[in-house]
Amino acid sequence: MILYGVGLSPFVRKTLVTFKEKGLVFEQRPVMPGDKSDEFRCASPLGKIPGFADGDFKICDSTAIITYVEAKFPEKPVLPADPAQRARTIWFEEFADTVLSAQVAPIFWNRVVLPRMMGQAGDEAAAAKAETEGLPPLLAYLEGQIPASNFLVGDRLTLADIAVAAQIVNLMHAGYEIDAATYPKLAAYAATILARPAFIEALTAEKAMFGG
Ligand SMILES: N[C@@H](CCC(=O)N[C@@H](CS)C(=O)NCC(=O)O)C(=O)O
Repeated sequence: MILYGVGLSPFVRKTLVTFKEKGLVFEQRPVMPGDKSDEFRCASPLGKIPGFADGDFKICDSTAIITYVEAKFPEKPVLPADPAQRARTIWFEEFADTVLSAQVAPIFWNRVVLPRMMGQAGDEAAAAKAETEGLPPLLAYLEGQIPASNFLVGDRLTLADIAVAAQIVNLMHAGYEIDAATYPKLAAYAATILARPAFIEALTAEKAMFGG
């Protein structure tokens, strides 16, 4: 199996960590978004990362890729069997991939990608607006959702945790720390999820990309 994309993308990171948590054997080809190679475009026609190939089967989109591997390799599931738990897992994945990502992206793009990887000035006003206006209500929502288990759904790791933590990593890369005084449960939760070997491995490789 081949996973196309660089781990700095939260969607690639979500997929990569899921593969590692499930113990899958795969190769990562670190293509950038927009890569024009036929090999990548067969998997990802719009050029977005991640793309994926399993022999002749090719697909893109982190959710579609994870749906495929979860069905093909049901051991070490990241989607719970219980209907309500599965629905909540998909809800948190959706929350992370859409509304949370929409606030994380301007912070990461303008404070990491543009200045540190592309040698261009970032739009600090856009980053500051996301940090001070967009992000706080979303973090407050998550703060209220974390149960005593320290997993978002049930009492074990699910795709909900992987998707949310994959976004939090991009905040960390941008130097943003979750304030433990304001968000005590979320800060402790993030530290626990990001201490998992799959995240540590992914982060070590990523930091080398921008000297973080
Ligand atoms: N819903 C997609 C989103 C993928 C996505 O937007 N990836 C970004 C990188 S973080 C990308 O490739 N952007 C390039 C573009 O939009 O052309 C997924 O979950 O995989």
